[in-house]
Amino acid sequence: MGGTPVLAVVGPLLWACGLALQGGMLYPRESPSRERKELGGLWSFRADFSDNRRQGFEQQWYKRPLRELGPTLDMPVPSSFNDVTQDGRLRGFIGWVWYERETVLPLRWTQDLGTRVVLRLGSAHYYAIVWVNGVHMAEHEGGHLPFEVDISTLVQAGPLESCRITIAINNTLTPNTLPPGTILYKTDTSKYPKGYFVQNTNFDFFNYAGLHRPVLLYTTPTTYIDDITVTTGMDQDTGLVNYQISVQGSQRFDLKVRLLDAEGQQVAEGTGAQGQLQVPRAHLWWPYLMHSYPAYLYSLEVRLTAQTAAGPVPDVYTLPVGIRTVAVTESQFLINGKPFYFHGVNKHEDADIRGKGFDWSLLAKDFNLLRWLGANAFRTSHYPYAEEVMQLCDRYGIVVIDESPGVGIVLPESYGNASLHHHLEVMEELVRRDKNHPAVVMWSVANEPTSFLKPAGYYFKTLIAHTKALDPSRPVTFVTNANYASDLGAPYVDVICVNSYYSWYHDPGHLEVIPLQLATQFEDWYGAYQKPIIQSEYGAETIPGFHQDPPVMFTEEYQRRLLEQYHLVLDQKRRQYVVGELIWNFADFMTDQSPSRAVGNRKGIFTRQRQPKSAAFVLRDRYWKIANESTHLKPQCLENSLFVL
Ligand code: BDP
Repeated sequence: MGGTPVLAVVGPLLWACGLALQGGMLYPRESPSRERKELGGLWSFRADFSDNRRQGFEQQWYKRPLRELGPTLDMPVPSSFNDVTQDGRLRGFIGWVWYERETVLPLRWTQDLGTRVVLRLGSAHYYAIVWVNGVHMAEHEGGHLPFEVDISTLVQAGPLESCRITIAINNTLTPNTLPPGTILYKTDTSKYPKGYFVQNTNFDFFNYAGLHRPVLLYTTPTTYIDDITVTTGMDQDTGLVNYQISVQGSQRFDLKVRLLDAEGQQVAEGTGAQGQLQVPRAHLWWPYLMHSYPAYLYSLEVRLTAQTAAGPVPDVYTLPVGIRTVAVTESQFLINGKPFYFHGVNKHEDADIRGKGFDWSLLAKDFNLLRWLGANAFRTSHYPYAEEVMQLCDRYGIVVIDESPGVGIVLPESYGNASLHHHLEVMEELVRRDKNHPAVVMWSVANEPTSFLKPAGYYFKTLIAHTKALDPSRPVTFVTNANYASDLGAPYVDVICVNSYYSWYHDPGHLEVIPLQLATQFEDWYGAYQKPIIQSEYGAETIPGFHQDPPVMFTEEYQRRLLEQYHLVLDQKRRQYVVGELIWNFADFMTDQSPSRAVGNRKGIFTRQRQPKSAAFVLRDRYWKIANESTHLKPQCLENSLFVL
């Protein structure tokens, strides 16, 4: 670690391991053969404030209970640690923090050698090392995707009083992490104390850190269903469900699958590790507001029977399945063969106190707001969201553009092999986790990289090709900024996503220039590539309660007017090749401190506490109007189909 106490968090071991991930990452669900034990609640916590941030390793804080080695705090999990205490040093802390939790396992888990016990972390931002009872068990890079480790051997080795889980997490970002960042050492001792450093990033959200998503233990039998991949299609009105199942633990097993409809009635069945189920008169998975019965989900019940010396041992896993197709033409985005227009938002995982911590109340509120708004889609700007979010999108028919944490890639060093290798690995982890969600209709590999830098051409060509190979069933995009006149990624994507901030960052205060500039933007991009375009960001900073008419920047009137000017052009172009509009942003969110941010980014149409600014009502009227115009219901259903505000 030498002279870079904070930076050297990512060992070369990760670059060395080849691509192609080992094993699946099925969401842990209870079943007759599987149990779950949640580890949410208060954990013991300590930030390592030592100069080199290495004291925890030097003193082996994982060997003994954390409380025996110094003071600890109670830290909620899931949550970011930054905003929970009154300690300003912890809010901006950079380096290693330590979490610890003791738990008692059911006797059967530790004594039955036919049980596999797995520790699973939904996300630990950014780099995590895991020990159980002082034994090193796992490491993971990347703050937005789950990882897990089989701890059976350890917990079944002998009598076990309790199980102590220690997790060290480092939030340092380097030019090779995703998102990237740099540590800047301030060496002028007339201005800064000795050893002073800051974390610089090129993205516009606060680098919250900690155990952001649920941590849990779950069990499976030792021969178990490891992964399921489902793709769907249609032949006339027959739904096609192609499945592929991978099993670990033994070669001696039988597999049976059954597809159940929403009432629990079996509609198809099959055997073996792969096959196609045919569903006559299938109910399709339709987006919210595109059909009177949106988001229809079947259940794929996979039943494994392992032949063991002690007799047959079952494992059962049930996966929700939506039957739908996605396709892209030169000017349209088609879901189930019908033109789909994205009218939605960009979000962040962000809230008071919790930071990026997962929270059911917040989740329920956000989905209620989306439905109130008449939004049918969002982009997971600028990183993968919690699995529970994706599940609700499936359930409610909210279409998702699923984005990687490839945001703020601006340095030439971030286009080297190490970065590319990691980015490819993250895309693999993302596709592995989210491939079965019908709501996910497109992958986004990055947001606003400086793709005009020379090595970016090779980088994005490789990245996009790799993502398409991982999942040929979905289109791929990457989000660009209208300012980037030439874009080396655009030739390879299926859909062009463009962000622009006319009359905000450009010609501030001049709302009148929007129609011309936006029309030119669309015509230029369509002229160059002949691909469907999504206006993937536009918006204005707004402090709720600021009013002025004629409108001036930062007032509610200005935000409304800016949106309306954009809508004039969107209404023309959506009849041609523009296939969507996503407002920046759903809600206000925290950023680094800067003279241009008044306690975070205020471009939300809702406040950070999820209360509407007046622009929310403009958007609501618009989205419901568009929904009513573009419904694809069969004529006989139309009478009672019109969606009501
Ligand atoms: C866009 C970025 C987004 C920012 C936004 C803004 O993609 O992350 O938050 O600008 O400045 O270019 O509000």
